[in-house]
Amino acid sequence: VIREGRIEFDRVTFRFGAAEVPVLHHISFTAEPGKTVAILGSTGAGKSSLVSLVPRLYDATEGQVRIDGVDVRDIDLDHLRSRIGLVLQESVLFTGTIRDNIRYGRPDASDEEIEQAARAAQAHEFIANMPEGYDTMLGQRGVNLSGGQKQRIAIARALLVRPVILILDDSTSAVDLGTESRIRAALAELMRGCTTLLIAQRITSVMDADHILVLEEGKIAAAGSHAELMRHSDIYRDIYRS
Ligand code: DGT
Repeated sequence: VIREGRIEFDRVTFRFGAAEVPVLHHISFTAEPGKTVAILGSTGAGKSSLVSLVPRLYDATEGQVRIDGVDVRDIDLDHLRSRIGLVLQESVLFTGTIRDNIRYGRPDASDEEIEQAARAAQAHEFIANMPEGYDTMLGQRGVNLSGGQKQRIAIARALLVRPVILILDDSTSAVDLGTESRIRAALAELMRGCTTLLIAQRITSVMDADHILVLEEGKIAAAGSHAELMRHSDIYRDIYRS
């Protein structure tokens, strides 16, 4: 059973199917309980592939991914996935009410709990301003939300589940500054107490992380805190200056 949420990658190599070139090569790192490990890298570096091994969207080809000392392959899949919150760039909302979308992972949640999660996710205000509030339909025949609004619904959903492990993609692409700061506040609330793997393309998103992995072509090119990397890593300093 997942209790603390310590994540260990132990010499993990990963290939898609029979592909010759691995997408990840000998990746080793530990994310301590409650800490944030940021994964910084350009498009195609392997960030999404790396985090996908934790909820077992894919399995490592070689090496081991462990949570609290147990190989993820030996953890009941429903249990594993119920303890991991995923807030990815393409947040998956379905046709249904806003309420149903928020309580997706916890169908038994009360209206009070749903509103509380929405408030913490900085989503309550825009929801309350809709004609039908939490009963507003999303999807094909319903309203269209902006990218930032969808993201906050996804955060509210994750808050309701209170996962032990969080996997976040914090690319807040096309949102205005006010929305961006609201999303940041919501993410900070969500990350409290969780072991977090944070996918990032920009250095400003990773500076506060406890540990940063710089991924290049599937390999860890540099690792450490922001201060350590600024002192010792040419690669990191180059990214910082660019
Ligand atoms: P992003 O999302 O554009 O920032 O890029 P990353 O860093 O998340 O990279 P990732 O893990 O999506 O892709 C790493 C490599 O793996 C890249 O060369 C594309 C390849 N790849 C990704 N998904 C698949 C897949 O489903 N099948 C195959 N064969 N290759 C894939």
